[in-house]
Amino acid sequence: MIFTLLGTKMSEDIFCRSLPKIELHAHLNGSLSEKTLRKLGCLDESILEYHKLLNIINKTDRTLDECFELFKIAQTATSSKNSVYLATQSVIEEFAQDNVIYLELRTTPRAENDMTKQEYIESVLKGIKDSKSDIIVKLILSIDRRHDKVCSEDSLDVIVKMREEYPGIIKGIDLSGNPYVGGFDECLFSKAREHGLRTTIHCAEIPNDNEVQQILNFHPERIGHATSIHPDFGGSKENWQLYCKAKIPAEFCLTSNVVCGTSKCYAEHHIQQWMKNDLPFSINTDDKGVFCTSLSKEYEHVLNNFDLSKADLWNITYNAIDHCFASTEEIILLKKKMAEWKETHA
Ligand code: 6MZ
Repeated sequence: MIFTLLGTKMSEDIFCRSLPKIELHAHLNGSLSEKTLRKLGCLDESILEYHKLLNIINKTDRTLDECFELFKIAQTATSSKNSVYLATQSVIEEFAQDNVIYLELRTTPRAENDMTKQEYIESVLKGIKDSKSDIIVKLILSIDRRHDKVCSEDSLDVIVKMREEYPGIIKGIDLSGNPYVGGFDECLFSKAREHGLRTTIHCAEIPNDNEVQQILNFHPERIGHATSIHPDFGGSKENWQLYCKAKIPAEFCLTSNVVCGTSKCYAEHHIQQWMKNDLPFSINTDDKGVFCTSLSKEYEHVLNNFDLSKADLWNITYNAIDHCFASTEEIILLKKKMAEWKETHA
């Protein structure tokens, strides 16, 4: 089939699938597809439980809390070193099949059964290193908002130690978890930064002006979701002004927001404010397993709901390369790949 970047011959879905893509916001356990869960040998019962819970996201009155119940189920599939290893490999393979050329995978180190947090991270790293797919993969380690100071500091110590051993793969630290619980610990993230870790923080997934202000003043390299910063979406004018000055690249995850009910629908997603004001952003999946999506589908939603051309979509991906935590050489390589694709498909 002949592809044309600006022509009308190519359908949206084929274009979005064919486009080389950059994924910057994907949680490992939320990304487990049903196929992977089965491969991991989840008991039939827990598969059933997973499906029962999947129904939650089809309810019109579902809550963000209910969505968080799904992660616990997905995490039961990765409670041993081998299952963490296999899960990592499967997720990478599925992203590569979707023509993702650069993936920043994030996950929360867990000590479970006879597995320590360090062993959890080592298993993910082994999954990344053994991957045969043609894709660059980096790792971001998450701190769960739910965890207390002692647990978070313990995680950071392990992360810092592991990063010293694997600086080429472990690139950053993230704050995630149920936004109704816990908060942002600036000291912890400053310490991570002092140790050379890049930072990306889930920010404003629900209205929370004080925390948003704290996070923006900390100036992480990226923020996740950024839902309630603009005043039309529940944020304060002051924080929006602060954001527009800081211009911190936002990681958008449209389906996740629509399913969790933090965005009304695709067409009313806050991404429109970023496009209107020429602010930096990328398009991502968040949890492709839990939300039954793929990066190609996310691109299609953006293409179908906003006044964009296929060339605009290419530009969005290309610009996202500048937000990633890769090395300068890798960034040059990614830009070259994108340029080559444009040349052969334009
Ligand atoms: C905040 C989220 C999230 O770390 O076990 N996570 N945190 N907002 C979201 N939007 C819906 N989606 C996922 O992957 C699952 C964990 O990622 C975080 C939650 O802490 C969840 O438990 P890992 O690989």
